[in-house]
Amino acid sequence: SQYIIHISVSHRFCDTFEIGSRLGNTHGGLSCMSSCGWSLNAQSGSKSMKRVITYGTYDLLHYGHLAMLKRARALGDFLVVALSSDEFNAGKGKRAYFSYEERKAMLEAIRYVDLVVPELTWGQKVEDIDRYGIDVFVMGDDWRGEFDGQLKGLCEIVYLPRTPEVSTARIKNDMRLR
Ligand code: C2G
Repeated sequence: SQYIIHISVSHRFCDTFEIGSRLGNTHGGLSCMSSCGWSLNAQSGSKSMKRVITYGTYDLLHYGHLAMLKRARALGDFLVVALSSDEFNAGKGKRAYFSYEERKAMLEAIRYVDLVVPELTWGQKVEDIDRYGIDVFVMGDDWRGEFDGQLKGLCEIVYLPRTPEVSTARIKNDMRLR
């Protein structure tokens, strides 16, 4: 008799990679054949993964940011964070305490985040939806309605409640008072 074992491995950057393996009892050997290919990260555009994107400065990373990222990631299988560059922040009248590279490194260490890309302009969102094969756009509800005009019909638009009591500005202010 022959035993057929199917091992299906899914990794956060890939869809599923299945190895159909057949244990032949004649030679005791193990012959493996891959029964399907696999697609790598967001750029491959394979639609079996639900892709989410969110935008922000994420300076002085705090638990309000984490709550946002955790809920955003839970809306799909792959989360892209478009991180405001230092130059873009200047346009927002913000000067982040940590540089873009420092903020990017911190975000990439978070289990909910799969890919960090730069946010350079207000208008790049439409292009990003296409470039990263995005299904869901998510922002905190302090932005409610801001992006519906440009994104309506391109993807699902979700505004999630902010964590009210914490903010980067408040942390800076409280630290000044100590
Ligand atoms: N956030 C939150 N709770 C907080 C603070 C922030 O849920 N206490 C959310 C915000 O609503 C936003 C994300 O965390 O969705 C990032 O917040 P910021 O870094 O303040 O981002 P912002 O400066 O609002 O930039 O193009 C959009 C802009 O880049 C958003």
